[in-house]
Amino acid sequence: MGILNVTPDSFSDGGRYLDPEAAIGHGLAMVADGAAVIDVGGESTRPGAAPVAEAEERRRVLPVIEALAPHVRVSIDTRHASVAEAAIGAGATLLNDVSATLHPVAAAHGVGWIAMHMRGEPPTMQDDPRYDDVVGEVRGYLLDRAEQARAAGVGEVWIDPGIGFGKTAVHNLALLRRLGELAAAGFPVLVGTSRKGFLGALTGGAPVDDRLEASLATAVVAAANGASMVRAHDVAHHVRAMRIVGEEVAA
Ligand code: HH2
Repeated sequence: MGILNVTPDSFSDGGRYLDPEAAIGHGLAMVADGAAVIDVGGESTRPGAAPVAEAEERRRVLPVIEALAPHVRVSIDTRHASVAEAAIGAGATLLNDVSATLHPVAAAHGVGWIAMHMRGEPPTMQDDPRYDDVVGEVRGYLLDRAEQARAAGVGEVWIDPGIGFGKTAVHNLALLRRLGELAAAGFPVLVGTSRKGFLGALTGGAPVDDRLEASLATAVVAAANGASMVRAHDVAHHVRAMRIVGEEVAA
């Protein structure tokens, strides 16, 4: 899943693809690099991000989705039902829902749905997040949401532990190491670690544009532990790494 943030303030690619032509060009480049899905977002959810008016979010994402949808599967990364509905009208067939509340929209329109776990809200979620058992709590929450969505008629339901969303580096690593416990529940698992802050912390302060090896290492751990898809900025590198995990390695 290639990341396409049509925003001025995303933590990694903010401002680079706010212009629709630049966004479409980058989306098509990620398709050429092997992306199976392009995840289009018009609101940053990085820690501390300011919310965006829904009309502005729609204005950012709709022309980009319309242009990409004939070429590749498009997901819409939003927390807002009105944006999700407009995006589906423009051609998106997967709803990437970091709020894990929009399954009725997916059910009504017959599209896939990704439930992501988040503790708190982006402005404050990284202020001292605590869990007794992070893997058990995230798993319980996601399975509850996923089963609700399935019962409501959503045919394609994904779960995502929400790396970095109200979690410390220790929480993120526990979720990656024990991802098999999520995957065993029977819903396909999506994981997004690409360039995230905990990778900087774990690599002695590497800046956001110097986290490729750390992103790949965590994507490989996720895939080896049962993830069916990883969400990434550097698509060509991740596609190659995923091919290695997918191959049986013979001595
Ligand atoms: N991470 C981000 C945004 N959306 N969706 C899912 N399902 N899983 C994730 O881990 C995830 C997500 C945050 O990263 P990014 O889009 O690169 O930055 P920003 O939120 O600043 O736009």
